[in-house]
Amino acid sequence: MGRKKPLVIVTRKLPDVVETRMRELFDARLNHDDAPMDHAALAAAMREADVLVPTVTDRIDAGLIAQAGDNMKLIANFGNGVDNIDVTSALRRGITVTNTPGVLTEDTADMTMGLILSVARRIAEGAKAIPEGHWKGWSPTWMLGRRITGKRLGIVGMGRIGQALARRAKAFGLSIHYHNRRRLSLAVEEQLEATYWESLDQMLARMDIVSVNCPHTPATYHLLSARRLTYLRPHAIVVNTARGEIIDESAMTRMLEANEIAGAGLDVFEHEPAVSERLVMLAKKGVVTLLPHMGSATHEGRIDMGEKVIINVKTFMDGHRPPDRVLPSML
Ligand code: 8YV
Repeated sequence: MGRKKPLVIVTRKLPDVVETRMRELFDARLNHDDAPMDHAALAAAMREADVLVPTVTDRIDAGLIAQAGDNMKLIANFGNGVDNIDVTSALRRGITVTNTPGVLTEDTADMTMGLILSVARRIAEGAKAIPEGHWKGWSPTWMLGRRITGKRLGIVGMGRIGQALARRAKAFGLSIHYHNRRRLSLAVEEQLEATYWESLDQMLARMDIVSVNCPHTPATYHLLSARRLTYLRPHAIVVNTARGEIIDESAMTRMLEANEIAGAGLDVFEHEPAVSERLVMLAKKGVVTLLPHMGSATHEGRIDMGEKVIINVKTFMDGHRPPDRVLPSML
């Protein structure tokens, strides 16, 4: 007699191969039409399920965790960032939290590099010229952007994604600078030819391009505050593929409108999925490139994320410590 399969409620539609495997292993309740679950539906899932598999679009706050049923033992996030989950409340309630680190590093770093190129070389703006009928032919002075080779890139958050970005940026001829909670080992610094800045303020004042690659935690909320943003030079470009909340978006928008910084490439927004009209206006003028949170959006990445979720659930249900357990000390 096999044990009863755990009820695993998945809040969004996942790749077919992932869902097929989940159906084989678990009593999986899937979301075929991919409509985000509202608060009431999430609360019902928390009461009923053994395992919840949420995504960045589900806010699993203390209120929802308080409603968890006795069976609820694991929140296996489909995603790396866990700022959508109140991890401390979950652990207090005896609920383990896992995430999917490592498998979206390269894809997110690629997209960050793409945004740097897009803003500096006006790729998104240029890509509209032909379909919108604005191209009258080549001109020596039209559509000029900024060279990136030889410029300084300041990476805020030098974890897996920050380092993957540094490797790419080095190949593009950028000099690598970084600020991080902890300094990297000398060996890694040498390999990346990266310069450490203990003071974020001082680093910001000297960079041509700044990329945000740290997680969103209470400590990094508005890390790029209105005050800090004023250290940026007028030709600086800001890129964010991490979380919108790390930058004071309204202060940055005001600076972009006033030409106090030159441009921004944003894949994430402070009030996602809402994007301010002012940012949209700046995108229409070619000052910013706005992407709809697609940093990790590859077929391969999403399948790898799903496999990580499955391994975490299976390991946990077999009575072992899941490989990607999230602890408050990591936040
Ligand atoms: C994911 C992300 O697509 O994993 C993350 O932290 O930001 C995204 O790239 C999303 O979180 C899925 O839940």
